[in-house]
Amino acid sequence: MGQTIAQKIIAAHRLDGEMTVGQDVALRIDQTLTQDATGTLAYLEFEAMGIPRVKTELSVAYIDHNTLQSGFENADDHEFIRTAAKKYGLYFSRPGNGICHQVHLERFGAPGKTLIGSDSHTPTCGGIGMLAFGAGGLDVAVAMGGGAYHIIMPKMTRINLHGKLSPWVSAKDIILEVLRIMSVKGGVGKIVEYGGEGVKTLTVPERATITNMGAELGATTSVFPSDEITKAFLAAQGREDVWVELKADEDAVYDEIIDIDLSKLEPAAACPHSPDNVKSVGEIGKIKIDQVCVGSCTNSSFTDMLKVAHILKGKTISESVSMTVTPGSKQVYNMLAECGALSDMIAAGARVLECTCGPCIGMGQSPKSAGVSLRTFNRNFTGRSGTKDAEVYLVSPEVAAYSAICGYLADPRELGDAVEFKMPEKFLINDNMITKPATVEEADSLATVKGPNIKDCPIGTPVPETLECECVLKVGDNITTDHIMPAGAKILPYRSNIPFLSKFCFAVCDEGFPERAKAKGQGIIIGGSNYGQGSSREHAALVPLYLGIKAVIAKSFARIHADNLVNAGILPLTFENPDDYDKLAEGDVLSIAGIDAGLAEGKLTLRSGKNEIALCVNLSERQKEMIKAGGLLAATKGAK
Ligand code: MIC
Ligand code: SF4
Repeated sequence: MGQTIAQKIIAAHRLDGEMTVGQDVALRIDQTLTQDATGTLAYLEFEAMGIPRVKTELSVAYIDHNTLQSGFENADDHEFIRTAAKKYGLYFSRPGNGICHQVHLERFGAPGKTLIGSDSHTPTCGGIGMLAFGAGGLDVAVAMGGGAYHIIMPKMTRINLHGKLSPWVSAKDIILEVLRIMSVKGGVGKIVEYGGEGVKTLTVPERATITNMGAELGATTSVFPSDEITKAFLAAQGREDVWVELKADEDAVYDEIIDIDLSKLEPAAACPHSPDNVKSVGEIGKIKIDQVCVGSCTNSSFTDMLKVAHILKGKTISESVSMTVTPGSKQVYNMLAECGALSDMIAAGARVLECTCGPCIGMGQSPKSAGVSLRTFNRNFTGRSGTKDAEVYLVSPEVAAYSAICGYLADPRELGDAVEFKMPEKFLINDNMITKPATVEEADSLATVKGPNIKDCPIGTPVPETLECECVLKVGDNITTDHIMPAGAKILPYRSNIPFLSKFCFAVCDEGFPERAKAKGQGIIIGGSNYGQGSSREHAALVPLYLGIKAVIAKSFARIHADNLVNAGILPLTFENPDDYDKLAEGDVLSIAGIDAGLAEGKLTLRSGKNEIALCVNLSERQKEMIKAGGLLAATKGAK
């Protein structure tokens, strides 16, 4: 039987386990990446493992998230990561060099290789034919140490792209259509592969916009074939040597096939507050807007920026709109400066920011009260922009730029004839902001530098035989890690200070939660479906651990968060019958007995008053052992 692209890469990297859907498969990881908001913990964890040097082919530490230095904290974290990278054998992408996913695609990604990153948008490199996964920091630390990365063998979804996009319709509109069809949980347990003749009409940066937002589908990852277009991109980056061809076999079998006719797509937007709340711009109508932000790892390539500059050229941004533009990397920024496009954006009144995540993670540029913001980003969860009552719409760069001039949500097809924005034959290559690691000989004498903001990471304790505690919080469906552990300019500097962060846990849902949980000493959280979607931040598990959370019982979990809970030593359990969710309330005293035997059997019973509720343990044998030990760090330490 033929294989899909993903199956080929998995087969070539499989260390253990059967490639049967639902089975645990251990993979060899070729490359890793971290960013600064998750990197500090990952390097503290790597250090705790006591391994002297990374064992991957390539590992890169990026600084791109926490760049608003309004106190010493972020700068201290940067210094820790810089010194850790130097000592432990990693490349270090300095602040100012760009967003990790954009830079990795440009300078390091390679078809056929595996990559894990402590950021949920790591699948961006699927645009170049890599099998790239978002993971918790601890999983990345283990992979850096040469350990395997475990996935549950996913189902295979094939999306066939037919035809060609109409003028002013964008790659963003393709992934918004996929989100409309599949929803934010439609990709759970699946790898999404793109195929069909429409693929040939898309450049690598366009493909990367699509794989990037595969994270919003909840997919394990997304991948495009590696073809002549991939080769041309790599050649333009001076890296043609890493190209290999990669395609699915003719007789590859997929569990699901979706067909999309590109010529029928229209400019679209994901409406507040979910990336799958997609409507066409026409359907939404000419709503008045207050802010437009272009950038993020989804839409900050050179061609995306050229489109924006072309639309803004000779115009002025509407009086009531504030527009920001964030190029994705130093390469993009530099090229925009050289070709004059930057000048067109500045002249139109765009507020050009340094090439980082910036407004995407609430690092500045929060909209006004109840403001309407159009963003080319990938997430529009409540409060993520830093303004609780803002209304964020996710759109393409074309919709963003044209709307910025109009002052309302506008359809860029009104701009008339198509303009061709070609990918350059040669990108500007200057890796002077990527620092090389020390040699093995030099590394010995180096030390990492830790500022006062870096605090110890909590470690889980072995799960008891009987768990008896209160339901300290009950939440609904699609709870994101932005709800569990919010980000934003005020909180992000404390990513390496779990006690401080804990004060903001679930602040969007219930400000009293941290105090209540802490006072109880231990507790259980009840969640709906797709609990923990979004970011890979392991803080969303470590902070609840710090607050005494022992188990989360939900209708279903998002993949990375479930892994992070297990790594932290918190039991993720699901309802056998999702309707039982309705039988539980905050304050109920819950009890789960016979945990050891229940784990082995895969079934546990929850007692709450007169109710007996059947729970499922969806954990691999490896994960069960980890939970018994109190999480991955506890297990690793115990093994030493
Ligand atoms: C995000 O987009 O939410 C982030 C910030 O990049 C996160 C990582 C983090 O929380 O640090 C992600 O996507 O994993
Ligand atoms: Fe950065 Fe936003 Fe991309 Fe996350 S989604 S990596 S915050 S640009």
